[in-house]
Amino acid sequence: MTDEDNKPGDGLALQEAKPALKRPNMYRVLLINDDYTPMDFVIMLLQSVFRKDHNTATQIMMHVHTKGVGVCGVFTREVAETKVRQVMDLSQQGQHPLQCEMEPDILNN
Ligand code: TYC
Repeated sequence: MTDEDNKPGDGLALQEAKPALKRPNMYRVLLINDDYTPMDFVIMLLQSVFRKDHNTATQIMMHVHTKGVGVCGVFTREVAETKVRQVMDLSQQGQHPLQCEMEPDILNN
């Protein structure tokens, strides 16, 4: 194989040498407001799933309650997916209509 076969930009030869320094894509986990989920349940969930203290959890819950949507945290894709699933599982177990979503955190991607 000649140098020409592995010149920069062909995506082959330099792949091994490329430093693995790129930051991972990040995702915002969002809570959506509704009229039925109890405030205490949302606070409990923010403490257990997102490791917030009671004051911070209360602030985030009130933000969602008044603005309609709020960010619970920013995570890598797999962690964000796990958080969303945990929220939806707890929400379903408690028979609450609480909704949780994730979206790309463009500034970090
Ligand atoms: N709006 C709800 C209430 O008045 C509280 C609530 C907050 C529900 C945040 C969902 O994501 C939510 N009980």
